[in-house]
Amino acid sequence: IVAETRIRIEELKAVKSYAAVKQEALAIPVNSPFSFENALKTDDMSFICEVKKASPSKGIISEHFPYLEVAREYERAGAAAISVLTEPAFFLGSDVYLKEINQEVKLPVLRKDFTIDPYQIYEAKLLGADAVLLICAILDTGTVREYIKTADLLGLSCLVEAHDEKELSSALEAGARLIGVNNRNLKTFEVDLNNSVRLRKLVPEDRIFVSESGIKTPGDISLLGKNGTNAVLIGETLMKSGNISEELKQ
Ligand code: IGP
Repeated sequence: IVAETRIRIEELKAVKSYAAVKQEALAIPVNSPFSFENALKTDDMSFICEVKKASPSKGIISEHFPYLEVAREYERAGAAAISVLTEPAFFLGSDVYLKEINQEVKLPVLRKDFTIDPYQIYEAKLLGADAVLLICAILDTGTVREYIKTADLLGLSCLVEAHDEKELSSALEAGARLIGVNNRNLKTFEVDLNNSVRLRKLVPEDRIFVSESGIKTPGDISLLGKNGTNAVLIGETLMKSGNISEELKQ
């Protein structure tokens, strides 16, 4: 995925240079900085609901993909924020989905992509995103720190994703304020919610803790809540549900 992403970025740079994207992004006034992380700072469990057509582990999740309706439904159902997959090759995502969803709903929006170049952070800003994803498995500590600084200047939040102790300590050392622990092992695709429960204990109280992937039932959410999770990121369960409001009400 990283190799494909690198090719995609090179193609984009040929159309619009790094300098041009950076200049345009920095020229946008920062109206409500860090709205994404601020939306998660409540005493209750917050829901980040994901708009996703397909994934490498599941293939096509739903052939019918009314992304705007899904996003509106998330908003109506009380989501705190929305995550939109924009990676095109493996997740069949698109920047267009993000742009349109941002125009349609008031909720803060995360650009879910494989960020490996600051170009993508400026691009996210131009698309109207409020947050970007930084994956510790593919970025070293210094790079995560540098990308957080870039995002800070734009008022964007960074969801810094870790799936084990080593990646988590890298995220913390890089100064991540918003930590996402992935319950899915990206090599085996196995899901284990205990990954969040275990790693939660290593994260200081002043950071926001998000549990990601494989969350299916009210029982899952209460288990995570009891263990100090501030927000859950749910994709597949909601994309497959015939009734998003009902699902989130539970
Ligand atoms: C959502 P799920 O199992 O509810 O559909 O998972 C989200 O956590 C998952 O899409 C995800 C992801 C990622 C996608 C987590 N980390 C990194 C792409 C890249």
